[in-house]
Amino acid sequence: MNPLDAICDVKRNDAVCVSNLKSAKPVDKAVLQERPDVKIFLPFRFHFYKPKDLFKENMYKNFLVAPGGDHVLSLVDEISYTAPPAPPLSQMHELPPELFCNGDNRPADCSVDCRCTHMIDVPLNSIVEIVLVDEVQSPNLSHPFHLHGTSYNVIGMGRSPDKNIKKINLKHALDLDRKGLLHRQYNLPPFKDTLAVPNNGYVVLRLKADNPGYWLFHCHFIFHIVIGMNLILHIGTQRDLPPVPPNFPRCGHHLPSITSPTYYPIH
Ligand SMILES: [Cu+2]
Repeated sequence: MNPLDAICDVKRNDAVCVSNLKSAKPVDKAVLQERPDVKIFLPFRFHFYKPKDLFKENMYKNFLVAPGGDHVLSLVDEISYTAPPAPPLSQMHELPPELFCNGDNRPADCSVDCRCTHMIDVPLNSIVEIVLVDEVQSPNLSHPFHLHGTSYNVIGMGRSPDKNIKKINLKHALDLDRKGLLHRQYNLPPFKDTLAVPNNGYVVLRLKADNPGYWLFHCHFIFHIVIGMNLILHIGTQRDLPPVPPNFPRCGHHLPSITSPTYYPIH
């Protein structure tokens, strides 16, 4: 299952791509409409720090040290996810809006290691298409992306059909999409909630956003989670959620924030 070479558009006997499977249960016709209501391209990659950029006075950036010695941060759509100090589901009204960001709305001071709570809003009941593009391109490394709260249909996966393209990136994936060259098949695409994005390739997912809430969408490698390979898919609005029960437990910062001491009140 899921060959690392990501060759999924030709018949082969040695492996099965998830995109070749057929769903045993019917797929909502709306999910298969030609144009989704919302289309989101999410390239993801690593950022490699130079140690001199990390080890400065009063600097406490998180990163992982890979076996080869690289100091690594992860970026999804050029953003490294930072967890908010309290759960949006029950305490959204207390969280400063400037914590949140996405590709269309980056903090003004964002640099090469842009850090914020990556959140993408989609309307309730909209048909959403997500295209994940592997810009990490470490040989033999496929990132398993998992969505909480709802399953999605796997419409397509593969690598660039252009043999001159050695490394896929967002620009090239957008170009393929414009030309109708991203692999898509609409005949009973399988339901999944975790899917390995082929190394140096892409996947096309569709879902009906009918479960309101704040759902984490993330690579399932723990090391990648802690360096930011996550985002929140925010389905619907606060009005679509049931009220927070009275006396529901609360949480927040247990220490004043290093970067912004007034950032969150301690209760
Ligand atoms: Cu990963």
